[in-house]
Amino acid sequence: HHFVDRATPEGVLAAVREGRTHAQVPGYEALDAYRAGGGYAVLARLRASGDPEAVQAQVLASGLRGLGGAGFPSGKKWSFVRAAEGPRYLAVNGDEGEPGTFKDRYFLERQPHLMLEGMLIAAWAVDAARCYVYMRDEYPAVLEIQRREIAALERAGLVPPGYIALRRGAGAYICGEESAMLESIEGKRGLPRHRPPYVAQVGLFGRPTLVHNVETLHWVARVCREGPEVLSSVEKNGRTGLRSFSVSGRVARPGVYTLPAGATIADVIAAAGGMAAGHAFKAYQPGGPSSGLLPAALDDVPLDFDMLQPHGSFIGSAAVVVLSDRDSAKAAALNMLRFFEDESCGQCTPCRVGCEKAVKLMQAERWDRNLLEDLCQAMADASICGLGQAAPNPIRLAIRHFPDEV
Ligand code: L3W
Ligand code: SF4
Repeated sequence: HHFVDRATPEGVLAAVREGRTHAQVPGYEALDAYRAGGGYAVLARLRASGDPEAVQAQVLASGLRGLGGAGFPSGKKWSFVRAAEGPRYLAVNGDEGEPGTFKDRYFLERQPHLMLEGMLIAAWAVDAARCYVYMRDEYPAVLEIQRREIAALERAGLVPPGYIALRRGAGAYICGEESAMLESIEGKRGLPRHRPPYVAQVGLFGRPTLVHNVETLHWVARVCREGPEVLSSVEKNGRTGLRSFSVSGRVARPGVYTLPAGATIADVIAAAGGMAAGHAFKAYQPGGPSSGLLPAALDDVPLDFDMLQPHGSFIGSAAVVVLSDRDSAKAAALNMLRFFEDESCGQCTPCRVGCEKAVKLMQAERWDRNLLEDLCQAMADASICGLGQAAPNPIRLAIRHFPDEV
C-alpha cells in the first residue's frame, strides 16, 4: 500500500500534509521536539553574548569542509564574508542534483532543524541580513517540511518574519553551481558567473554572500552543540572526520551511510549490506559523475578529500554508485557525458560543443583517444565553470582505468 504513494510526488506530499509517516518520509523532528532536545539553545546563547570568532574557531577546529562537492574549509568562508562590508546574505544550496546524491534530502526529511539552526548560527556569525534557502523542487516533502518549520520558527519568535526566504529550483542541475544558484534566486536564468570575484565578495544582489551546502550547515549545528570533537575525534586510516555516503547501484541495501571519512569503498559496500546477490564488484563512481569511475582494484583508498587525486578523481559529494560485472564502464562513462550534455547551460563553447562532440566520439566501437584527449584538454582549460571543467573526467578515467573496454 505504500507503493502508490511512493510513485508520485503528490502522494509523498499528501502524506506529509496529513502527518502520516511514509516509506519516503519517516516522521521528522518538528520544532517543539527539537527544542525539547536542546535545539536552538546554542543559537540563543550566541545571540545573547557570543563571540563570532570563537564559534568560527570551533568550526575550523572540527575540520569541517564544504560537503556540496568542493570541500572548501567551511570556517574560512566566514572570515571572507565578514571582512566584506554589509549588507551580507547567506544562501543555502539545497539543489541536490548530482546523480546519485541524496544525503541532503535524507537529513532534511528527518532533522530539518539541524540545517536551519546551523544556518542561523552561520548567519549570526557573519551578520547576514537575510537567509535564502534554495531547494530543489523535486523534493516535495522537503519543501513542505521547510515551509512549515520556517513558519514555526517565525511563530516562536526565533526569526523575524521573512528573514528566511524559501526558493524553489526548477530542475536545472547547473543551478547547484553556486553563482548560477544566486542568479536563479535573483530571478534570472541560472548562468554561472566568472570568478573572481568570489561570491563571498560579490554574491547575491551584488552583496557579500555566504554559500553553504545543506549538510555542511547540519554539521555546523552539531559542532556548535557537541563540540568540534564530534568530527575531529573520529579517525580511520590516518584520516579525520565523518562522511555521509549516498550509496546506490549494485549493493544489497542502498541508502545513506555516515562513516568515518577514512572509509574505503570496501567499507562502504560492507555498510550497505555487501554486493547485491549475483553481482561481483567491478567499479565505482566515488562522488558524482564529475568524479568518473574507479576500478574495484582501488578498494583500499580512503574516500576522503584529496585522497583520490593521484588516481585522477575526487570524493565530491560522496555520491557512491557501485557497478558490477554486469555493467559496462564504457556505457557508464557515456551516460555521464550525456548527462553533462543535457545539463550544460550552453553559455560557453568548450562545454556546450565539447560535451556534444564527446558524446558522438564515445559512441565509436573504439575510442579515438588522441582526439578525445585534445577535446578534454580544451574543455578543462577553457570552460567557465566546474561543469565543463570536470566533464572530461569520466572520459579520462575510463581511458586510464578501463583501457580494454574503450
Ligand atoms: C573566497 C577564495 N571564496 C574558493 C569558495 C567558492 C566556493 C567554494 C569552493 O565547486 C564542485 C564540483 C561540482 N575566496 C575562494 C573562495 N572559494 N576560493 O569556496 O570553490 P571551488 O572553486 O573549489 O569549487 P566549486 O566550483 O564551488 C565545484 C560541485 O562542486 N557542484 C556542487 C553542487 C552542489 C550542490 C549542493 O550543495 N546542493 O548542488 C557544482 O558545480 O560537482 O565538484 O564557495 O566561492 N579565494
Ligand atoms: Fe555553462 Fe558549461 Fe560553461 Fe558552465 S562550463 S558556464 S555549464 S556552458
